[in-house]
Amino acid sequence: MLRTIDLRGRALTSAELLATVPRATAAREEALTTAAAIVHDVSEQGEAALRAQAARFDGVEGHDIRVPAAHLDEALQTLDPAVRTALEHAIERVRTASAAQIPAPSVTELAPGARVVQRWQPVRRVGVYVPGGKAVYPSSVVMNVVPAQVAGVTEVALASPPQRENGGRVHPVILAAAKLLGVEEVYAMGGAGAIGAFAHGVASLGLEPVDVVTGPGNNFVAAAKRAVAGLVGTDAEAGATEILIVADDTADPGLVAADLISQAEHDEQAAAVLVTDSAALAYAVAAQTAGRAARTLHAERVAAALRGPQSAIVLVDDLAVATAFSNAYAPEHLELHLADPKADEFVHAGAVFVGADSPVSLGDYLAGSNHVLPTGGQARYSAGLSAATFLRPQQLIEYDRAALEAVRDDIVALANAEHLPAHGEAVEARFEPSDEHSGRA
Ligand code: HSO
Ligand code: ZN
Repeated sequence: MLRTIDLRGRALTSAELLATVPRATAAREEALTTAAAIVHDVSEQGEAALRAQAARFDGVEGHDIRVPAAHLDEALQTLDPAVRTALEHAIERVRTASAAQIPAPSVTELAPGARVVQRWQPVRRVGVYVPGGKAVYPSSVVMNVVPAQVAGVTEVALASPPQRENGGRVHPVILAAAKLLGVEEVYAMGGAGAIGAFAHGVASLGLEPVDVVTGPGNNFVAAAKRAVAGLVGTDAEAGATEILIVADDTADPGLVAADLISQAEHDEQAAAVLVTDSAALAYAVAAQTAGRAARTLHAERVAAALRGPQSAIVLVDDLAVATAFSNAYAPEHLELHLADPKADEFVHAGAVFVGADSPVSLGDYLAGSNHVLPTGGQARYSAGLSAATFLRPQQLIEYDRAALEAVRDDIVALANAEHLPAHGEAVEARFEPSDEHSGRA
């Protein structure tokens, strides 16, 4: 079911390499128009628009949009103890890894009495979106909320779609995960409307606008985040999952196949790509994937993802080409199954999983790393969620009089060159005779 693309003996540029494995096309342009209209409706009509959207998209009416505290309590009380323990372990690991991501303030002495300090300030209020479509992701509650809390965000609100099969409530495991993390402000609202509600606020629900919206979601959620950019901060787009595995002849084909299938399980649009210099491994992985894919619970979805043009086994001459391919593709998840994994050379990937015992499934739940990662090649310029997503560097400038005087002439020269003499005059004023000002010697 996984096609093989044989690139051996062909000298291709990175762009040509990349063209051999097309990415799933996200219909972003169309989605943007729809999402912008939905966001606009929420900004104009507030709760009424959210209710109309819930009826239309979720088949739910008359539900509590603001989740009552009692529902959160009930969800945590009825949570399977094994799931609760697993969530607690995940929270602990993500908390530890996120805490290490907070940069120390830097103090730079540029000259005696001339200091520039850079300190990291958390944003105040965050809206986290947790999807509730083909699968429910309590793990994503952890991955969004924990780094925000660790960064020092004081208000975290959470939204997830109301589910018809749950009487219009948010999925109970999502509610339980929120409660476990102390998130009490939860809304049953989904899709682009939820993003609009976070960005604009909804007075009748007591929902105040947030400063940053994060979280994965479908095309419409991603498009809505683009529509509200500028009004609020947003994280990188986390769309259909991608796994790219670079492997040599030392790799275990059964494990490679299992990992490709694990991410294909998410979505028909998920991409599963193996790049290898070993024809024997390619052959073995193709066989193992077919066998395993037929036996897995979501066999149809997996088969659709693996048969899609976005998935393939790519045979290359050597690992240098494999590395070039991976860097050009910039996958969300990269696994290295190599005798000598030179992880430093793989510079563009949302997260890099090194060695056969570090599968993506580990990172999805318990590694301590974050699973909200850039897809669609955005790993070339953006990063996965971390404490840094919720922090802004802010500079403090502290010069004394002598330090200012040392750069006085340069400031005046540049101000005059820009025809902005009042800029220079503001500095000169500090050095004029004291009777022209009050209080300075
Ligand atoms: N692999 C997904 C995250 C996830 N997997 C959540 C299972 N649950 C995107 O990184
Ligand atoms: Zn996953």
